[in-house]
Amino acid sequence: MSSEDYFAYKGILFPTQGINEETLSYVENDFQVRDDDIFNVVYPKSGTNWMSEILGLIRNDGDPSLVRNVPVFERSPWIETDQGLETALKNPPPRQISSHLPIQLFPKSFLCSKAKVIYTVRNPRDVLVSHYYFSKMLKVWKEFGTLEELLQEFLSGNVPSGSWFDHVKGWLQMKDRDNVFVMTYEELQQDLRGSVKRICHFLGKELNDPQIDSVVENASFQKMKDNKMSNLTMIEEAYMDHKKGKFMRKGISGDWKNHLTVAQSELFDRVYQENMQGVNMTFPWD
Ligand code: PPS
Repeated sequence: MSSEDYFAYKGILFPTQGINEETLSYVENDFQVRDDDIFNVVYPKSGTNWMSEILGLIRNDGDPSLVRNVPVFERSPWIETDQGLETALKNPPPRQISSHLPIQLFPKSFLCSKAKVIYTVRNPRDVLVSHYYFSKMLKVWKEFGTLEELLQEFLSGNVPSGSWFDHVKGWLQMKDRDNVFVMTYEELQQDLRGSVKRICHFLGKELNDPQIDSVVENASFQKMKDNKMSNLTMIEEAYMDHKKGKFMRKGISGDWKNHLTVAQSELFDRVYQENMQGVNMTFPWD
């Protein structure tokens, strides 16, 4: 696979398979957001499927039957893909919808709706490492021989969904709206129970203690790794080479320390500082 397999839509790269310009334009300009929609918005490799699982469990009062029986791409369709859009349009309300879109390509109708967005951010160094391994198995992503090669592309934003920095800065501009909630992958790691409670509060959903316990238990890395409906082993070989890795890879914070050299880490820090100047938020990795 080569970089020609990506196409640019309004300056942002997307894989050529499963996503096309018409769908992106429809999603941006014509998709009608409903007030009861719940959007799971995440830069790739930052915890999309984890949040899908958490939201699916919360909606079902902690009962795991939904997440154990319905594939993640049906219960929380990825709206900018052709298939995901079709599913989102036919799912009954209240809908749960996932997206990797930067704010400028997100459905315009969201801006005048009461729909809720949960935006999850992860340490970009761990996003980079997760991307590197995933690109070996996901056939629609460009594969990189070395982490160094991906590092250059990642820092320049030459990757699907564009620059991590622009994506995060764009969505953070929305963070003071009542219907937008920002969460980090690291907070989920450090305190899943507390995070679930905060998400419930944001959604206006009251769960009792045993229900929250069940959300926490069933959204654990091990439970999701064993859940065929969530671990992406159901994705056909045409898209994913399951012999080359596992979607549920490590599920930890700080794996970048095992992969980046001192020079790479210094370069990352420099580009990070340059790009994140003036961002009014402290992240767990800062
Ligand atoms: S994708 O392909 O962009 O939708 O990937 P995404 O779901 O955003 O992120 C995949 C990474 O999230 C990890 N993950 C989890 N970590 C901890 N606990 C749970 N339950 C969990 N579920 C998914 C997954 O392992 C990927 O991270 P890495 O670092 O590659 O392991």
